[in-house]
Amino acid sequence: MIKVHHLNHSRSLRILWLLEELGVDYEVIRYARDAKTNLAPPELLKIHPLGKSPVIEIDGQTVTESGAIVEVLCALHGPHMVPEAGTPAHWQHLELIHFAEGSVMTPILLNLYVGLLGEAGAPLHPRIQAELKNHFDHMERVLRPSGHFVLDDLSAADIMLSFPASVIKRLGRQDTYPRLSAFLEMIESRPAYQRALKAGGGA
Ligand SMILES: N[C@@H](CCC(=O)N[C@@H](CS)C(=O)NCC(=O)O)C(=O)O
Repeated sequence: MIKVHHLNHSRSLRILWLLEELGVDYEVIRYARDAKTNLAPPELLKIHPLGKSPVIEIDGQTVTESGAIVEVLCALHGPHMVPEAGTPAHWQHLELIHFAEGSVMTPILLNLYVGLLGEAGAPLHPRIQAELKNHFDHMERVLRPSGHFVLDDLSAADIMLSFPASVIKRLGRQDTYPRLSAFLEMIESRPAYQRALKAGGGA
């Protein structure tokens, strides 16, 4: 049985959602963020030295990094969620899987942390806002008329990009990004996503 170490309000919801879409049995171990710091509790350090979520345990091995976890789960249980290897759609899919953690999360996290500095962070705001716009504009542009990022059905790239897309809503920028807003509505309407939310304790 696959174990998922899930932190509330975090990227690990993507893993629960993927498992629900794949119809794979799994066990969720829930962790709550510290009410003051919003950080993960120290119990997660016992699972992996980084102390972050998501983490899965599968066949006696611990795997971290959302992108890697998604690839492992799709290889084992969901080849239909990844375009055929060696095709241009596959290369684009790979690019977006990496973009989701390796690129767009940088301005998102900078915005969050530098925002905590108040006025002291002001010199950095124009660059951070420009980079947020750059990355969100790219996502809006790449999203296909079908409402998916690659080909015309749900893929692992849609699952990975659901987290950065959700930040658009948190920042109140839905009007600027109508395609991404429709993408978020599509996600929320999926029964598997709703089951994942429930499995994660509502977040
Ligand atoms: N690149 C990693 C990021 C993992 C990560 O930073 N997770 C956040 C949740 S969104 C976390 O555990 N934060 C709690 C903390 O840093 O204390 C992945 O995609 O899995």
